[in-house]
Amino acid sequence: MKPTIFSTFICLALCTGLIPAANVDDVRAVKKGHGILINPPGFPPFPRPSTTVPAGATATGAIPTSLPLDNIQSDILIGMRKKKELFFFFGIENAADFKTKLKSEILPRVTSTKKLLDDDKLTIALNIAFSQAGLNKLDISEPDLRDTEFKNGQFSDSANLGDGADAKTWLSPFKGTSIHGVILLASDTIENIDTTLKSLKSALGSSITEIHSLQGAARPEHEEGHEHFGFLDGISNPFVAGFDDQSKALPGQAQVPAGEILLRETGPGWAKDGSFLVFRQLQQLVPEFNKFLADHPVGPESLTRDERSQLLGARMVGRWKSGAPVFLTPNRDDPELARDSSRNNDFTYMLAGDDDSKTGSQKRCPFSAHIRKTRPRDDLTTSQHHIIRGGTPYGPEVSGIEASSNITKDERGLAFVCYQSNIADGFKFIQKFWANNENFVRGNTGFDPIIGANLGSPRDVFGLDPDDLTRKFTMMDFVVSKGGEYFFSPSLSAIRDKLSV
Ligand code: N7H
Repeated sequence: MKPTIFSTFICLALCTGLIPAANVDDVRAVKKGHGILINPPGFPPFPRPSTTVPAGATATGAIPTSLPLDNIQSDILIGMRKKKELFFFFGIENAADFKTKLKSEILPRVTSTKKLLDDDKLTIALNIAFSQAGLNKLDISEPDLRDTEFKNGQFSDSANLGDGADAKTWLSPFKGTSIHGVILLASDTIENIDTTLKSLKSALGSSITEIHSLQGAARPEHEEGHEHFGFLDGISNPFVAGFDDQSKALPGQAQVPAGEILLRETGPGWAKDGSFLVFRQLQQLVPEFNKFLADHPVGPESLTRDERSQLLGARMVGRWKSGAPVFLTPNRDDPELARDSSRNNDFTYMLAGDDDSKTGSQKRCPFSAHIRKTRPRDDLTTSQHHIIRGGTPYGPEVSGIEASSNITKDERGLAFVCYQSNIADGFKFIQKFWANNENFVRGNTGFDPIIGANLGSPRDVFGLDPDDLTRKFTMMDFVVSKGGEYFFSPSLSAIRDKLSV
């Protein structure tokens, strides 16, 4: 690495004893940012850590939060920013033994939101969540969490989600209700995760059995922050009231009361400040997706064939791979706009003087585009059904053989995670009534081309060709559900006072 004036100064100052080592550590910590989390250009700025404010001092830099961040697990409010993340799904074998170990071995390691934000030197973050079957096993079914989807589990919802009642693409561990809980381990290295997992497993001993695990990781180098199809993912998550200073809400960001994401007043008292975690292992058929784009270029002949294929992909998602929204830059990518978090989410799908007829207002961005289906902004008069997405890509990069054959050989995809205070209003609503509904947001919209599911049958999608908005594209599933589960991510005090006693 080339020495800069700054690093040369630090080095000289250190060697000559001009500044004490502790100060240098501080400088490095600030320069390095947070070790566990990514912060690519275009993502919302990292929330500022709360600071301990000495009596009488002004609270500069502190989050004026009304949420108990030291009691809320760290994954819920932060979004899609993990460098490496392991999902460890387990069954509880011996409830009494597990409860003892939950209190003595796991609780001390559970990372709160405050800890994640404050501790620059944190090397591992641990979160834990339970399925209904897990709560039953721990004898915590009363008073219940008043969420029917959670109660019945995701397998019994597979037909509603478009995966088919037989869930034939699902992995066997997700079929049924044998998964009782999931441990999420995030770090900057897989070695840290492996070491922690090893010590957890030995501490938990025979109180649990491993049922399934999935290792996720941010993609390498300049693809960091991009999911496997190549699109920057993690730009648009709601601003949760009380988490950060209201003035930090970004233009175009949905603003939601904390009660849409966290159980505040709606659940039983013990569940306050917890959140429902929806997990889905979503395989992505990347070579097949790329082939579809290559075979169906759209847009002006003045563009190259490749640019016209990229335009189709951008219209399927609603953003270019860089993250720039097609609504703001319909014909070509604009990486500078993409990098600017004060502009890259600032649109409503409405344009003054725009023709809001059946075809007029999807000229810039199709009604079917993934981000328009999953958050219709001003297409609807009320803003609702919000989730915080916290997933991580998994699986290897596409190999040369896969790219040249256009056929997936090794599984890769998105370890999809989202948080909400009610599953039927959050994830399930978006998947079932928006993404899978051909008539949402109006007739002849078709499926969401990214996640829309038609029980495994090909899906019709309209609006993708800017020169013929009625043209029908029929496509296979490029995202295949391998299954998942509904979990509840409790507060730290709920783990201490309810789940482990
Ligand atoms: Fe999506 N993708 O790469 O195409 N998603 N998503 N998602 N998604 C978004 O805004 C993707 C999935 C939402 O506020 C972006 O962060 C992929 C599920 C919502 O404007 C990209 C998969 C559900 C938004 C992707 C997948 C959602 C959103 C744009 C699966 C819910 C915010 C970047 C493999 C049921 C919309 C960004 C807004 C954005 C992709 C899954 C929902 C690039 C590949 C299952 C609410």
